[in-house]
Amino acid sequence: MAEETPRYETYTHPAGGWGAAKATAKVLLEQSVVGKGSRALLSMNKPGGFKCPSCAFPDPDREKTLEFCENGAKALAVEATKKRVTREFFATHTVSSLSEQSDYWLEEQGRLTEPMRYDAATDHYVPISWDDAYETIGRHLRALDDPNRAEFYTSGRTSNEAAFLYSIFVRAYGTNNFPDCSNMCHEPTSRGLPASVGMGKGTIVMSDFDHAEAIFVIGQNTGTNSPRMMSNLVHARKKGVPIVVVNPMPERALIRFTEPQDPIQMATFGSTAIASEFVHIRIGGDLAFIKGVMKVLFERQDAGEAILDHEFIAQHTSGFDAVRADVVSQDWAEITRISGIGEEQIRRVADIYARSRATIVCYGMGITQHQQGARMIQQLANFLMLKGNFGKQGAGIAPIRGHSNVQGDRTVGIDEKPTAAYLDQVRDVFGFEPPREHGHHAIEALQAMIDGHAKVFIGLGGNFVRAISETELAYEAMRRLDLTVGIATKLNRGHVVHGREALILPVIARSEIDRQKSGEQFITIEDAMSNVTASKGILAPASDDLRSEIEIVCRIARASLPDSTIPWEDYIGDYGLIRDRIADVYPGIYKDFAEKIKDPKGFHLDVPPRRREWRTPNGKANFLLFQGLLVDDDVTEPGMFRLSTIRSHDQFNTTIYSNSDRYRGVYNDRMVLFMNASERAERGLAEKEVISLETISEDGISRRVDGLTVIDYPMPRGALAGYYPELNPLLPLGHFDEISGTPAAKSIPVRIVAKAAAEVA
Ligand SMILES: Nc1nc2c(c(=O)[nH]1)N[C@H]1C(S)=C(S)[C@@H](COP(=O)(O)OP(=O)(O)OC[C@H]3O[C@@H](n4cnc5c(=O)[nH]c(N)nc54)[C@H](O)[C@@H]3O)O[C@H]1N2
Ligand SMILES: Nc1nc2c(c(=O)[nH]1)N[C@H]1C(S)=C(S)[C@@H](COP(=O)(O)OP(=O)(O)OC[C@H]3O[C@@H](n4cnc5c(=O)[nH]c(N)nc54)[C@H](O)[C@@H]3O)O[C@H]1N2
Ligand SMILES: [Mo]
Repeated sequence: MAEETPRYETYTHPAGGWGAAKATAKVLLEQSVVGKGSRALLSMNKPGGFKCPSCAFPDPDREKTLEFCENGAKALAVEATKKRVTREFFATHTVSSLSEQSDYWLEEQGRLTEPMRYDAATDHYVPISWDDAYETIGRHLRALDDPNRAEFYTSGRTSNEAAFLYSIFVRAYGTNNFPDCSNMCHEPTSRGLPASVGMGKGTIVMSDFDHAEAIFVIGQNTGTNSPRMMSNLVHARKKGVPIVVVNPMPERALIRFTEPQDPIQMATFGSTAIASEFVHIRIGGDLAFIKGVMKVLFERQDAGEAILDHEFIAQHTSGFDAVRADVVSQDWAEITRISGIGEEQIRRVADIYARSRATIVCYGMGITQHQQGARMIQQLANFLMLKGNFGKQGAGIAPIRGHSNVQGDRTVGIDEKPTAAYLDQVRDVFGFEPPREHGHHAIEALQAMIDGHAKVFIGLGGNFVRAISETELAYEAMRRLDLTVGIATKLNRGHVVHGREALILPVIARSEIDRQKSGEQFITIEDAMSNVTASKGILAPASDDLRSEIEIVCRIARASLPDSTIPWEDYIGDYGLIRDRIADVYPGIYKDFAEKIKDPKGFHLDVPPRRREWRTPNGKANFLLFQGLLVDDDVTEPGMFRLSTIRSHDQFNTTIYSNSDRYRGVYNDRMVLFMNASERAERGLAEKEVISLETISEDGISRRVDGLTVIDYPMPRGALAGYYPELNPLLPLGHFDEISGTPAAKSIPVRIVAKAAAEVA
């Protein structure tokens, strides 16, 4: 596509609506899959069909003819694309020249078609047979003096079956090194919530949206990243349920939305106002805000109103008094200064919460990707517990997960810190002694690569090197590895920034037919509400020389562990056998898997907090104390900004669909910086001035990104936003959530370096 000139304007329409319909049609056209794509869209998220490869939001309970959204359609279109990356393509381009191309360009080349090996002599990728590819991996893994020198990455599109076998193979090989996309994502949920309610997952199911009397959406850009949830929000608002949105950016869809699947609204150009309260929070101001709301509740309770659920608190919880004492001691001036929210609005929000008999709190990366992300989530749990919002219809905590199966992958064993009980199960079912020592999460894996300890990197999906912090060091570290393996559908940065030896192994995608010895196979995924469903592709695979992720994992296992007694070949032939083993390893939640999965709607995994059962050490739901109001703790110089690195409307993580971001009014440019206009003027910057950003840090590493155009945008003061992954070079490796190790990508301390200064430097 021709480069078009950048354009910035204010998007004044409701989100969704015809804009979304048009964008859906456009992407099908661009990928030349109008017929095939439309057909496939009809069976997406339908019983007997396949699961949308985009986000982890569940299917609705109600029946609809179409069950996809604009961004699901894009995800499918780029997967079903007619474009192909062939051996001729690789013969034309050296890998050095490919590494100069943008992420957008790399992905745009289309689907990978056959296994390739990097040839250092010519600097080209050249074809390799599948057997030789497996043997190459086996040779490297067998040669390592310590299995902990290999890093086994997983991205959340991988099926339960593939992830499960991968976790068994890697443990049989001898390590727990499982860096994973969730380590950069909802790990604060997985590590923070168990201390609160005994489980690191969401506690609502879809039908709870129909019974909620108030919904909070905190730090999550629903209209872009889980658009199907917009239906739930629209339905709630039409019934008069208040929605509180807490976000430093007035995300368009959360302000006003037209449901593309509502024919009347579409025909009449109607729309629904979504946020009844838009809380324009400062970056990192959520703790101060939520404590402010709680303070009001305590005040009103003390004044004689019946607001708190004392029965729930007394019967089910521990730690209430300390949290209460901390909250009431907070000073209003500090609360409003740090959150950026006036007392009046905090009181209005408190009133919404006070009146609601069932409240849902949804949250996303705006909460998790902070240095105290996990603790912040625990405060959200405190907030919900005050009114007994666990184990009650219409209520609960709802981490809005990212990748379609990121939650499932964790459930079936992608975990660098496995419990002893789980390892015992693996030992008993598979007959080998798994390693007990904890392995690496994503940040630790990169550190091991930087230190030179790690030698081999295998990526089951994803684009680790582009998604992780500290881009420059990550690239260097990747290039020093002995072997890198990308198991993928599309070409990406991780294939052109590679180790001394490198392999690209192309896979059958979710939407495609996967035929094995016992016939056509299906796989399963677990959505963000713990519902497990089957997914069966319907399109012909992009090439005859693709393999399923499951087959690839099994054959790598066979080549690396020649003496393994695990029947890897059998699993390739019949995925039902894998599900039987999952049931054996997880008898508590996956008992009768084979039977249960026959239900076209799937089945819910057990979520004990839903029946007020708390699997915490003290058997209670715990109010957890986190003193203070935060945010200002890390201001190190007066001119500092907090930078939030976010997704545009036209990307899926590191996959860029286009360089535009419709709802934020940005066209044909991703090197932008959203900033408050008056603050820009105060800093002496012109409109649309091109500037550089530098990270403020004390580790002696200089991090800088040039060529960013400043765009006037209603941001709070002291806050900047720009796009991931372009701004990842600014994210220090050591800047992460204290409890979970998740990179604090939503709050990077930066300074602006004006253009003039940049040119001098
Ligand atoms: N189309 C599409 N869908 C996706 C993805 C995609 O890239 N494209 N990615 C998938 C994945 S892996 C994930 S994890 C999810 C991500 O979905 P989201 O959680 O929505 O992630 P982000 O776009 O990174 O932005 C989160 C929001 O947090 C806000 N924010 C930033 N800082 C703060 C803060 O301090 N406080 C508060 N309250 N808010 C803040 C930002 O303004 C932004 O609106 O989406 C999934 N779905
Ligand atoms: N600064 C900053 N950094 C971030 C974030 C942020 O908000 N800000 N967000 C973080 C988050 S939430 C996440 S989840 C990570 C994402 O990190 P990853 O999950 O590693 O990245 P993706 O971009 O989703 O991976 C895309 C690649 O997956 C491959 N792929 C697609 N479909 C399939 C499939 O079906 N099978 C296989 N085997 N491969 C497939 C394609 O080749 C594609 O290039 O990034 C994190 N990094
Ligand atoms: Mo994510």
